[in-house]
Amino acid sequence: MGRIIMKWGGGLISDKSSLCTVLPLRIQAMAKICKKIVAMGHELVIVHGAGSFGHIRAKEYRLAEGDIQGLDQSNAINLVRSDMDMLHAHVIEALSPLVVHSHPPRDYVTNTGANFRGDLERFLQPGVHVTFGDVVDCEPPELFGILSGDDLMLRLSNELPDVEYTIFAMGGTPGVMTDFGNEAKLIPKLTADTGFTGIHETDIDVTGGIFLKVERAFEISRNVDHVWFIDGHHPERVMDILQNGETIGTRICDV
Ligand code: IP8
Repeated sequence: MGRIIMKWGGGLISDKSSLCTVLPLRIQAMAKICKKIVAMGHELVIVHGAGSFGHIRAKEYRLAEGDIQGLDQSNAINLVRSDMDMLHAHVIEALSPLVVHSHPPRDYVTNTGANFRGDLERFLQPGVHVTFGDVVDCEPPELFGILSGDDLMLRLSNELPDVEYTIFAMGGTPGVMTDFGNEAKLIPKLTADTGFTGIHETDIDVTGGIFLKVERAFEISRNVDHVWFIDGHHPERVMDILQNGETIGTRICDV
């Protein structure tokens, strides 16, 4: 049974527009499907996003830009980290009674972006592993920054052995859409040649939104056979992928 790297989007597990508002039923539904996956014998790594536990304050205090002279950001760093711990605790609790290893990135990552430094060996111990987008330390001049869960998805998918499925579960969108607005259609298979407009909530998101996700997903698809975006409001679609190799969602293909 292969390894599965799964993202629980911040917009799926929290109400993105309302500070630190968790959506426990969404978390429980994702946890339930994860327990089935583990019972099937798969290795599992979960990366969760930040949603309103990270992006709102990070935006206000410009944490993604690193240290800014004249702006006191230290309280905000601590606050975002403790808010992320709260969201993370909900995720860990929902996964009980599985054996879960928690990996806050501030403990093992330096620098942000796809080339962050961090030892990923810790994800190889038996059991389920959970990590998340976080405020991490950076080399000067930044001193700190925001590491997106999508960069963790990239590195974990491409560097851990035997990864067969990388699945991005998002909140309330069936996959990658052609466009935004009412006319938008689901793109069932996305290759580098498919055009899409997408929407990046720059007013909320301090990381790259759907564009970063899709870019990372393409990089992952060079190494991993099944790379998918699905609607996390329908967690059973994860099972469709594992059992039938297809579902309602967007499959990202290298060619
Ligand atoms: O939601 C962002 O992680 P993402 C992390 O996975 C913070 O992009 C703290 C805003």
